This record gives sequence, C-alpha cells and structure tokens, in this order.
Amino acid sequence: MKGTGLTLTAAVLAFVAVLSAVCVADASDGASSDGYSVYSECGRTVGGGVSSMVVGAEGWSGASYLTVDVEYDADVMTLTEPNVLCGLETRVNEDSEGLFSITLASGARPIEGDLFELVFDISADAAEGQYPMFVSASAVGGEPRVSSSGSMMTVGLAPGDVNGDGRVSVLDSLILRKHFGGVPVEVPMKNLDVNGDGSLTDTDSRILKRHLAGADVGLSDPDSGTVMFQDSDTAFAVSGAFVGYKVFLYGKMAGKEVADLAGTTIKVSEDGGFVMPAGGLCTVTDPIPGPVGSGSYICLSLLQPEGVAIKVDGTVTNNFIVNVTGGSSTVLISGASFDTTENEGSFIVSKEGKDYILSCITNASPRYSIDGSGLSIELEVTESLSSYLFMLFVDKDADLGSGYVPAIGDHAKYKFYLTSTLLPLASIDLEVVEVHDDSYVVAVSSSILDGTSLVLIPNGVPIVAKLNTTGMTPFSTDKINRKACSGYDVDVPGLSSLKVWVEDDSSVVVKIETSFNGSKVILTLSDYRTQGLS
Ligand SMILES: [Ca+2]
Ligand SMILES: [Ca+2]
Repeated sequence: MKGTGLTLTAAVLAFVAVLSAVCVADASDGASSDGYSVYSECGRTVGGGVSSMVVGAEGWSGASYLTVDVEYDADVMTLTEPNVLCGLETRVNEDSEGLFSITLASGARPIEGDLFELVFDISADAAEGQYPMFVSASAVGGEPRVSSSGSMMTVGLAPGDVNGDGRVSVLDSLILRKHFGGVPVEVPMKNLDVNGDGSLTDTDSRILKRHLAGADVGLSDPDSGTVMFQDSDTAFAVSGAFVGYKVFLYGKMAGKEVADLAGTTIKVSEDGGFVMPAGGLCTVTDPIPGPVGSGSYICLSLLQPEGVAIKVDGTVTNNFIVNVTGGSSTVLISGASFDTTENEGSFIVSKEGKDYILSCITNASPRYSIDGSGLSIELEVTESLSSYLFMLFVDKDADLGSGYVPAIGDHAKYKFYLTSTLLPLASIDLEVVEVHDDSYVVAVSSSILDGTSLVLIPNGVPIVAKLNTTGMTPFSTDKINRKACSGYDVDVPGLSSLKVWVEDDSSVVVKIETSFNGSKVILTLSDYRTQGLS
C-alpha cells in the first residue's frame, strides 16, 4: 500500500535521532561529586539462611527512567523474590542466575530513596565470609548518567548471634540460659561460644547479657571497610566488608589482583577469598568486564514482515532496551532471504515473493554478514545506553517521499508513545535547517533530552507524509488538532493493524496507530508547516 510507511519513517528516524542524542554525552564515572548515586545495604545470615538486600538511589532528578542491575554470586545465593519498595512503575528486564535487572519509571515522582529489596536463599555450604553485590544504574532523561557501587552480603555469625538469625537479641540470650539450665538447644555448640575462647562457660552468657544491656564488651561488628573496584574507566566502591573477614571474589572478579592502600599485593587464596586488611580499604585494580560498567543498547525494529524473526544474543527479543554483558552483541535476523545493496546497512529482504528494504541505523560499529542462517549484525556496545540499533523494514514498492520537497524553515512536531516501554510520551520537534541535492539536515529537539541535534535525512524520507486515500473508505471522521480528519484502516503485510488519520483538506497524515511485538505505537503530528508540499 502506497505511503503507509511514510509517517513512521520520518518520525521514527527523528525518534532514533533523539535517542542517540540522549546518549552522545561523555559517560560519567558516576562519582558522588556529580550528586547522583545508587546505594545498597545487605543483611547477614548463616549458610542455609535467608538474607536480603535493599537498593536505593539518590540525586537522579530529571531522569525519566532508571535501569538498575544487581550482580551476585549465583553459586552461593539464589534470588527468591524481588519486592518493590517505592510507588514507581517497574519492569524486570532480566532475572537470571547472577543478574537481576529492573527499570523504574519516574512518572510524576522522582526516582529517589529505597527502590526495591531482593531476598536471597544462601546455600547451606556457603563458606563464611563476605560476598560483593554489585549494583549499577543508568538513567535516561536529563543528562546521560551512570553510577556503580555495591555492598557485601555477609555469611557467618556475628559474635553473640547464637541462633544465627543475623541479629544479636534477647532470643540469643534465652538460648544460652536454656543451655546452661540443662535444656537441650538446637543450635550448633560453637554458636554458644560468644567470646570465641573455645570453651562454653558462664562468661559467654554474662558477656551477651551485658552487651544487650548496652555495655561495651567487644561484641560489636568489627570495623567495616571498602573494596574499590577499578572498572575499565571508573572506580566504584563496595562497602561493608569487615576487617579481618574473608571477602570472596567470584565470576569475572575471581583471580583479580588485590592490593592494600599502600599498594602491597594481598594474597588471594584458592577459594577466591582474601582477608580484609586493617585500615579497611583495598583495591581490585584489573579492569572488570561487565555487566557492571558494560552496556545496554536500544534495539528497535519496525514494520518487520510476518515470519521474520529477530534474535539478540541467541534470544528472541521484544525488549526495547537490551542489556549486554560482554561489550559485544549479535543480532540475527532470520526467516527470509537476504541480499546486500550498494549501501552498507541496507539490504533487500525477500519473503514469500515480496521484497522489502531493510535499513539498519546504528552507532555500534556493526559488522554485517549473510549466511545460511540469515543476516547477522555484530555490534560493539561501549557504554550504558550510548548505543542503538534501529531496523526499519519498508515495502520495496512503497513510494517514499513523493510530494515533499524539503525547504529551510519547514517544521513538524510529533508526539510518540510506545506502550511497552517505560519511556514517557515524547514530543519530537523537527526543523529543516539545510537542504542539499540528495539530502537535508533537520534540527531535532525533544522533551526527553537537553539541547538539539542535527540529523541528515535522505530526500526520499519526508518530514511529513501524505496518504492518497482515493478509493478508500474511512472508518471514522474526527477532529484532530481542530481540523477535520478521516481515519482509515490500512492493510500492510506483517502488521496486524495499522490505522491512519489524514487531514481531509491536505491528505497529510496526522495520526498513526499500530502495534509491534505486542505493544501499541501511537504517533501524532501535532503541528507542522511545509513550503514544498504538493
Ligand atoms: Ca540472633
Ligand atoms: Ca566462651
């Protein structure tokens, strides 16, 4: 059907430009001096017990949404439930072994304070010690911001915690009293040795009683310390490691060199643990590969023909934001035959006798290859939310751009809404600022970013679109922006529904409603002025 891809084309290009502009600013190191951070606090339990972690955020004003990743040691703990602690709308992006990722939308409220709690079952054979829990956050809205930090999950008894519930309380004292009164108790005998001198005596009971009465008997937790992790570009701190306790590095952190403040190497034992030195600060100096410090990218496909599948890193995706753990990502498009064109990033996609042009727009150093399994796109994703891949499938017979000749000063105001994401309604303003023989330059500004970016658009892609409705029957007549409009159902292969409203006197498309991957896309043209529209 002629013209059906047009409005999507112009405004979606603009939308992608907006998103890419969101991401061009230099990555921040998330230092607290910038005024925004994530924090976390972990509980304490014994092997076989349950513990939790609370994650919160401070100072992300202006962020439309915040994606928070938590990385943990899946060999030692199992995430049993996430509990949202704030009134924000949330979406879980990933909940797999060792990685939990959630996105929170600000709505009308700031993203501030305690955000969510994660509850973990600790393995019964977990070694006593402390396990770093890494937290990283990235925001969209306002300036691009990324911050990382973390805290320690402690496995093992606090001195005086006789029943191993993570707290020193009157319950512990009661167990000791039972034991010394000759009543059998169900806790390991070593737990009763409150002062750790190897024997069970009245002294243990007395020390605990005095501690609970508020006396300083040396039962408080040891001094806590901080492990500084050196990411590829940034340093971030994981706090709450107790001096003299063993800290376990795991996964990608395992085997990294650790040094104390003076730069002296600290011995890491075979189990991956090292003892937190006096003074309470040490550094892990090797760069640590993701997910902490690695990327997410925006992956958007529109007008995908039916039967054409897109897999990201081996998984069918309908995620708008894709999290990458290794810095690189592979997108595989299958279910059709593919051919190259003269332009890198443009392909002919043939499906059931019909040809489409696929345009890929990305800033992530793509490497394209076509083989028996389909079209593969390898991407290098460098910073959180700084990368994007946009794929647009257009019917090869569609007549793009007829009737529009760009002129300086032409402008169009779009509003874009995608129900499956947490992005708020975005307004996107376009203004033509330069005109060349085969392309024109549009200044793009939007409600979801600061400043203006310049985007080069081929002359074939119009700033506003017209739809020739000759012979079509409207399903409705409406007033949109105080102008008489008619709505039409437009038949497009691969799209279950596409509704288009055009102005009766100009045939300009002012509203389009469709869906892809189960979410509704609504695009409206709220205001425009063109000089060369025939
Ligand atoms: Ca206790
Ligand atoms: Ca004792």
